[in-house]
Amino acid sequence: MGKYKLFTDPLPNIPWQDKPAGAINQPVWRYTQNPVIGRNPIPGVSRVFNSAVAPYEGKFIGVFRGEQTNGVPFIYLGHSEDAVHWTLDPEKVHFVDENGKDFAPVYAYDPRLVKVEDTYYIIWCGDFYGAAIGLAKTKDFKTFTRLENPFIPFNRNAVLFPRKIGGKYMMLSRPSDSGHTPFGDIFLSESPDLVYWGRHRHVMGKSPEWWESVKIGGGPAPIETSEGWLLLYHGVSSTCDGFVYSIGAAILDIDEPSIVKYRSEDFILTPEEEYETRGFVPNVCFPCATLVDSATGRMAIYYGAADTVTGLAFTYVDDLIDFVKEHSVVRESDTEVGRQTSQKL
Ligand code: BMA
Repeated sequence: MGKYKLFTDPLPNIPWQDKPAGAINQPVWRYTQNPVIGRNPIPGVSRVFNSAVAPYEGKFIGVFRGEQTNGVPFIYLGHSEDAVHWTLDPEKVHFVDENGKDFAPVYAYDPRLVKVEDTYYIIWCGDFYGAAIGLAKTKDFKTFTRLENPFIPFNRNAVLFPRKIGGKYMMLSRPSDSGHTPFGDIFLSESPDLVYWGRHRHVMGKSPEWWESVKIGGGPAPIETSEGWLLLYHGVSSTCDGFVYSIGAAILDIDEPSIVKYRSEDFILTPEEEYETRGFVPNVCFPCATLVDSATGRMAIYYGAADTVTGLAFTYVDDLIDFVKEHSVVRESDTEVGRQTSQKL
């Protein structure tokens, strides 16, 4: 047991490497064998990145963003014994609607995989008169039932909380435009049934910190701790040569997660390695999943690197929480309780 309590299951078999001596600036360090999924992993798929994994039946399962050889992204299922070496299904995930009829999204990218009670949910960006959030559920990873689109367009980034709060499903999302969005804040919406979404709240916005001064967007499912919901997210900066995607961290109130308790003014990971700084889109670290062991406090972070390959990084939850607290700057716009308007309440 560490300094802070984790309200998650023990997961003794998650990947792990100890912190190297040279990791002086960030609380997160990379797997030395990165990338864990390289280019052209299966026929018909040239790149796999921005993907999500979960423990399943003593092993691991994942939903992967596979960039097909025609350039269109779709979701592929993958299995792993150790959460490092992945076997991807050769076929795309097949969805049905709630009546059992085939449903084929035009495209699907940046999937998240979140277990709530006894059901796994996949959340992705798909097409609904432009980019919008798609949602599906499965219990057995054989039948994938597509549910109603949670939000109207445009919205390209969303993730569910791993449990209901006050009896409601909670979803973070980032309303946007349909393209390479040059703006964006994180909002919270809730639903009694995964069909009707409302009580929308602003959670946090881009900030004056240069690394996240263009836009931000949610990352992996928030992690329940004694300090609040630990949220990893991506923060984007603009340079003369395009956007740079780093990873940030914040802690949200456990009962009212639109309230930001702590937010690190420094990133926790930024593109440095060649597989992050070179690729289809250079300088991108885009986190979509974590695995956490409540017994040791170890965390494995899965992130897309340069829209080309899949990376793995590690930290201790205790160290990450301490880092966020020590570097915390919470601005007025992040703290207004139950913020419903952009006017000061
Ligand atoms: C975002 C999304 C991500 C992508 C990133 C960098 O807007 O499209 O899928 O990783 O841009 O290209």
